[in-house]
Amino acid sequence: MLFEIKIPDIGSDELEVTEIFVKVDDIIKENQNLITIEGDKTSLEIPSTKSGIIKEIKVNIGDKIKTNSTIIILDDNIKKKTDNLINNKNKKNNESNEEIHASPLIRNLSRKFNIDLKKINGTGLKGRIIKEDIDLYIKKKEDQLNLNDNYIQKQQNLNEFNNTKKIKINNLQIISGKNLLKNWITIPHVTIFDKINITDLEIFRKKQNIILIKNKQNIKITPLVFIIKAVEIALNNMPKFNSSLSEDGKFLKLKNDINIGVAVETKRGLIVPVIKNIKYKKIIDIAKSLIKISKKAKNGFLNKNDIINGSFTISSLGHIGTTNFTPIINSPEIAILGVSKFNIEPIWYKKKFIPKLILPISLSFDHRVIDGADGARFINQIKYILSDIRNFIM
Ligand code: CAO
Repeated sequence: MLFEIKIPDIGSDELEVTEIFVKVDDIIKENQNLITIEGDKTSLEIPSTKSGIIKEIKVNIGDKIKTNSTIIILDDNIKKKTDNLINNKNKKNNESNEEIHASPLIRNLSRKFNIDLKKINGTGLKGRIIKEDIDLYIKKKEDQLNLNDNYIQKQQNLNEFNNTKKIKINNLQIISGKNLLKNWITIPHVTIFDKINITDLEIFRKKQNIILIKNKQNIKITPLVFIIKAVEIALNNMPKFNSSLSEDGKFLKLKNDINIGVAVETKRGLIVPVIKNIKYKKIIDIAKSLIKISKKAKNGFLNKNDIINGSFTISSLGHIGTTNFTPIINSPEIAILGVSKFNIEPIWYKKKFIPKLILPISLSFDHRVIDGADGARFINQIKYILSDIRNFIM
């Protein structure tokens, strides 16, 4: 006899089919999961209310369905035969997808980290895969990676370097190293590069610093201060760059506050203190905040509040050198700006080359959120503001 297996009462919402675990001709047991349906805040697996053979699947991935929608047509006529087949099938094929017992949360996690659930031994009730199993699997993979690294390292030591010296990596570097690795692996980075003519800006900046000295104010405005201001204006105009992607990758959280992190080199390693609520701050106030926070970082006096809630990061190697580099996004942020050293370059103007001060910058962004065109638009805004100081007031 043919039966329709339907969606049970899920309220009045329409939910989307995100996974189908079965196919036509599959022999299924009562309570075996058939599909996953998801809404903004829910994720449900729908089990079969009967055993039998699947004759027809009435839904496709992406379909919106509601209470009482038919999922499959099932033939339960061959119940006995089915039971035998189920037993045989279980013995032979207990790795098949529909046999995996895991909650929607675990299935979401596995999709997010690209983990094949068939490779995991569930330790929950009746072999159910639980979060601890996923954690253990990831840990094992990490250990494997470390082992490979150790192996390569050992080979190098044995083959080439007999005379070596061990240097201990400090805790800050270990923690930031782990974060950098995670961000580099899990975020699809795109980096775009550009150059900005900051000749006029530098003339203006130097004048301002002379005035500050004359006024006996112990503040120096570095180029980075103007860059922070330009980024703030660009973030105001393009709020997607001042956002975070939700864990399930389905929506963006746009932030109202603009809090800019600045990578600071310290004796213990790189640290990113955050200048908070930068919206509408004046250049001189940004300069004061940058001096304060970088001093605190270099002297090891930052507290937890100084390093949390950043919404965008700037990493400047300008005072050291480099023509360009690819900065790694500071998750959960969406983008990061790299600043390299400015230099005099010949720029073609009307009929001749003239020397101009050129600042190279690079922007890495999360390609799941930002496309190349918007990346280029963002960098153009920064360029527009920094290449003509008058644009600051526009
Ligand atoms: N090109 C050329 N010179 C630059 C420059 C640039 N892009 N940016 C700054 N400078 C100059 C400054 O003008 C200053 O020179 P003067 O004293 O003659 O004016 C000098 O370099 C030193 O600047 P600073 O480092 O004191 O100040 P800052 O505001 O530029 O930077 C801070 C502050 C804390 C960000 C910086 O000291 C720092 O620690 N940077 C490290 C960042 C880093 O390591 N990033 C990692 C990248 S990837 O791992």
